[in-house]
Amino acid sequence: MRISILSFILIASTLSLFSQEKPQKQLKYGAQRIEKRTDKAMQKWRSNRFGQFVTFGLFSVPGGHWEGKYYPGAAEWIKSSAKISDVDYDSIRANFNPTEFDAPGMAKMARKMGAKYALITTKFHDGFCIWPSKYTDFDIENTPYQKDLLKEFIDAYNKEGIDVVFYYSVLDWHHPDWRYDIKNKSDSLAFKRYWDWMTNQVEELMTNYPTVKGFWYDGTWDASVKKNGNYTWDLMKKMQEINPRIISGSRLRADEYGARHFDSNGNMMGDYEQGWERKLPYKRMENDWECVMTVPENQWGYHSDWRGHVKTSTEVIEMIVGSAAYGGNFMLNFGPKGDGSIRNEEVELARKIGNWMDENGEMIYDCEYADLEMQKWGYFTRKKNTNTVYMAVFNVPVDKVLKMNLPKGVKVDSAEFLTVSGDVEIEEAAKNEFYLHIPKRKYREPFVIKLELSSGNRESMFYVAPRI
Ligand code: JFZ
Repeated sequence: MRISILSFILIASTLSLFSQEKPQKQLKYGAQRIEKRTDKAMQKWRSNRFGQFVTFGLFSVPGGHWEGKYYPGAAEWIKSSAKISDVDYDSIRANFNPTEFDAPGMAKMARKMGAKYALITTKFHDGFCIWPSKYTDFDIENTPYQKDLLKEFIDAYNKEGIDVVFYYSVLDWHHPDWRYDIKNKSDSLAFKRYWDWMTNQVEELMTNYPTVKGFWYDGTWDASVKKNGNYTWDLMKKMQEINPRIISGSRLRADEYGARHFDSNGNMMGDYEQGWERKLPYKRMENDWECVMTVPENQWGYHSDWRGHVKTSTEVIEMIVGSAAYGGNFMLNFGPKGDGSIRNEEVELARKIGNWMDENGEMIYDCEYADLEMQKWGYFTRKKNTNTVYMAVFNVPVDKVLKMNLPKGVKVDSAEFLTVSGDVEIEEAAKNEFYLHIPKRKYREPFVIKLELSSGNRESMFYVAPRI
C-alpha cells in the first residue's frame, strides 16, 4: 500500500512537471481561440483546397516598365521600385480602362481550372480601390472605366459557384494618415484616423458585397500596426459583428506585444495561417493554412516581361497536391494585363491544371492529411472522415513498384487507378509493408491510385477522427 501511494505521488509529480509548459502571458488581444473553427463556413473554406488569386490594379497598366525602363522587381511594386511620384502614379488613372476584363469568362476559366474559391486585390499598397468607394476618390469610379469591377468579379464568380475572398492592403502609400511608425502624438492621432477610415472601407466592402467569404489582409508588418495590436483585434471584432461567419487570415493580427500571426503565447490569431507565401510547409500542421503562389518567381501584378523560371502545370499540380496532403489550401496567382485580359501563359496553364483536376480532383477537394508515412513516389491524401486514401504519384520508380509502410494492423483492401487504365496488384511484402505493382509502361502525367484501407482490429478502427 505504501509503495503504491509513493509511486502515485511520484507519477503525479512527474506528470505535473511535464505539463508545466512555459509561463503563459495574460493577453487581451491575443488568439481569439486555441482550437480550430468547426463551423460550416470554415468547413467549406477548408474543403475548397484550391483557389485562384487575382492581382489587379493601376500597376497592371505599366506592367513592370516605367518611362522606357525595365524593372525586374514585382510589377505591383513599381511605384516604389521606379520611385514614381504621387502625381505621376495618379496619372495612370487616366489610362485605366480594362474593357477586356471579362469577369464571366475569367470565372468560367477558374471553375474549369478547378478553383473553388478566389481572392482579388480590392485595394493594394498603392491605395487604389477597384470598387467605387464613398470614402475616397482614388477609385475605379474616377477612371475612364467608371464601372464597379469588383461587383462584376464577385457576381460572375459566385454564379460559377466560386467563393470570393477580398485581398485588402492595410499599408497604404496613398492615404495621408497612413504611418509606418508611431513616434509622437500626431502620428498616433493620424494612424487612428487612418484605422477608422480603413474600418469604414471594410464595412463598406462587407455591406456592398455581402457574399464575400473572407478577408486576406496584407501590409501589416510595419511598427505602426505592431504598436497598435488592439486595433487589429477591434477590426476583427467589427467584421464578426457584421458577419459572424467571416473568415480572416492571420496576417491581419498583432497582439499587445507586437507579436504577429501567432500571439506571444504561440497561439495563432485569425482563422488560418497566412504566412505561406511562395513556399509550402511539407509537414504536418496543427493549424489551418493556405499557400499563395506566383507563376513566375515573384510577380503578382502583370509584368509584360517574365524572366527566369516559369512554373509548369506539373509543378503547380504537385504543389496543389502537396498542400492538400498536409491539410492546407493552395492559391495560384493570376495577373491580368492593364486592359483586363489574361495573358496566354496563364490561360494555357489554367487549362492544363484543369484537365488534371477534372480527372483527379477527387483526391484534393474535401481531403485532408492522411496521417501515413510519406513515400518518395509522391503524396497521400485522405477523403475526410473515411478510410479512402489517395496516392498521387509524381516519381515513378524504375521497377514500377510503389512501396508503403502502413500503421500496425492496417491493410490495403483495394487499389485502383483513378483514370489511368490497367490493374494495380497488391502485395503484402512484410508486416505493415505493402507493395503496389503497376503496369510496366511509360507514365507521362502524375497519376492517382485510390485505396480502401481497413484495420483488422475491430476494437480500434483505422480511422481516427481528424483534429480539424
Ligand atoms: C505582399 C505584397 O507586398 C506583394 O506585392 C503581393 O501582393 C503579395 C501577395 O503580398 O508580399 C508579401 C507579403 C508577406 C510576405 C511576403 C511577401 N511574407 O509574409 O513572407
